[in-house]
Amino acid sequence: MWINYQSCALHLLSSPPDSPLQRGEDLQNSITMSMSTVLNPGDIDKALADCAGTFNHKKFFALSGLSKKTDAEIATVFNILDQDRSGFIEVDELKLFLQNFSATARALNDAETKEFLDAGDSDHDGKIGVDEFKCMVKA
Ligand SMILES: [Ca+2]
Repeated sequence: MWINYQSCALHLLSSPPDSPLQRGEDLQNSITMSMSTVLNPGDIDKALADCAGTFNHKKFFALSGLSKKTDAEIATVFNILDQDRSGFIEVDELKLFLQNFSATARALNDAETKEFLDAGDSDHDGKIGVDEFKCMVKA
């Protein structure tokens, strides 16, 4: 038993660690996968096209199909939006909200960002938690 355990430990030690580049690529792939796993790409396009002029979060959530998703699916989208994994969507992440759906989408302007934040931030701490996000998406 001892010998088996030891050889297993040695095997783990001798495995080369993943390079940071490799892990970065994996993360990027999982982000791309997740957004299109939850939402239909055609619906994402419709939602993005609609907010080319003015962003309205309710319309975006409806057109993208997000408002009809389960809590778990909405949480998956929340985790993508929370790029720094802080557990909250902060103002800088809100501003670049659309770019999570398409890298070429525009940033929200300050007025749109503030309106978006105010719509979701029910406890007024200046950022949006996952429960606040779920409520806002389904509102
Ligand atoms: Ca965050």
